[in-house]
Amino acid sequence: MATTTSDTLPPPAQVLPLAIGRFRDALLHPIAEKVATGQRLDAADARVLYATNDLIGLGTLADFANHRINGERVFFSANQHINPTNVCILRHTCVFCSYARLAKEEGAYTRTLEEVYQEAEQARGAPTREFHIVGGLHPKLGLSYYTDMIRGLKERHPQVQIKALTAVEIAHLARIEKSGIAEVLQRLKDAGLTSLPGGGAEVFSTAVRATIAERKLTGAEWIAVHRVAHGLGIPSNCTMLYGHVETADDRIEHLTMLRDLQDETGGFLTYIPLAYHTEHNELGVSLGRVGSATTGFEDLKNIAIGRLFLDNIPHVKTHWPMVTPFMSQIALAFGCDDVEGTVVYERVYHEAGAHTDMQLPYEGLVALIRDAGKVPVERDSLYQSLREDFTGLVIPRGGTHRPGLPVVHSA
Ligand code: V47
Ligand code: SF4
Repeated sequence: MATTTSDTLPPPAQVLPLAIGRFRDALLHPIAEKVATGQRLDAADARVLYATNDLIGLGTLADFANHRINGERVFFSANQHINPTNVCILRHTCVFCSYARLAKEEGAYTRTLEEVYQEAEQARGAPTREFHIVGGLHPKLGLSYYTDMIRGLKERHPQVQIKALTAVEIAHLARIEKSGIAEVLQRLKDAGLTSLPGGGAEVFSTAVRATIAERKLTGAEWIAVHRVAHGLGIPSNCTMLYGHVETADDRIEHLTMLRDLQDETGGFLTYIPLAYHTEHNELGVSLGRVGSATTGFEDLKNIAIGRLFLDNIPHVKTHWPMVTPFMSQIALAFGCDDVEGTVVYERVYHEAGAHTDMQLPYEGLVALIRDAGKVPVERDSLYQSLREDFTGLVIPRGGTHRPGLPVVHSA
């Protein structure tokens, strides 16, 4: 009898054709044919994917699609999140947000540049290569606060790249500066900005936005900011906030808008589905969902469908602070090739009920990826490989949850 060893097992890229015809949900078969032959999925296919309960079938397809792009490589970054202010003029209208405060409200904070630099000092002597900076729409902080911040951070940490300010923050700065989006972005780029994070997208549907994020810039406006950024040579990320009031059709419309822009510009680096967290926000209360979370099933489905539908975006990132490192590790078998980084300290998700640690040590990330049978690649903000040989690194066994360096922050 022929024996099969791990050396002779076919790689995932060859397994899919063998698997066609064996999915539990037969509706996946025509989609599998498309995926196997590299054809683009349409909205009707995406409806089938959102409706299926054949999670393993869906994951097999997404794993195949990912393998074709990224092989066994899984990217991570040594990053530090910095949230300079939680003061936000949309505090009462983004009803899913637990982080924002009005200027005079208890808990409101705005860091001085010195305080930001002090927080960033944790990068000294650490492997940090990216600052991820997002915050509220402060009514008074102008563009120079951010350009000075970026310049100051670059001076102090020249090896660290800056991924800062969501499209919503960019549009807000343009409004208070009475200038164009392009001018704001160019000034940020001149100061040292590397890329834009993907936040603020939520769900583009007008009806959903009217319910959860009234007064936030529209979906078309969010897309327009990223189009301008890409045109200026500033790549960006994109997100979708799932698990609140949106329907499958809303999600598909959202993904279609992202895919269309990517066809036009090629400027998106990674797509990150963000799991809605229900605590300490008005939406969680009005939906009667406080204390609940998205299910693992939904988390994996959104990763897999993102990978399959967004065939032109090179990476799909799992956000471990929101879905737990355990779920992120499983996501690596469901089409995901990118794991949120070390983080260090952040407030947006933890104030909304994320019960994960604030940080994942560098070694823990390497272990998480390796223990899933994948090949870890430390990357910079632009997905350039920084390190693939981890010889000499003391890696915890099965230990994604070990405590890391002590956290020092100014809050
Ligand atoms: O737009 C706010 C989300 C986003 C909640 O580019 C919430 O690598 C869940 O920009 N439950 C901002 N999510 C964060 C962001 C980001 C996050 C991760 C990776 C990247 C990247 C960017 O945080 C907001 C919103 O969608 N958010 N409140 C909540 N209750
Ligand atoms: Fe402000 Fe962003 Fe929160 Fe909306 S999601 S209230 S824009 S911080």
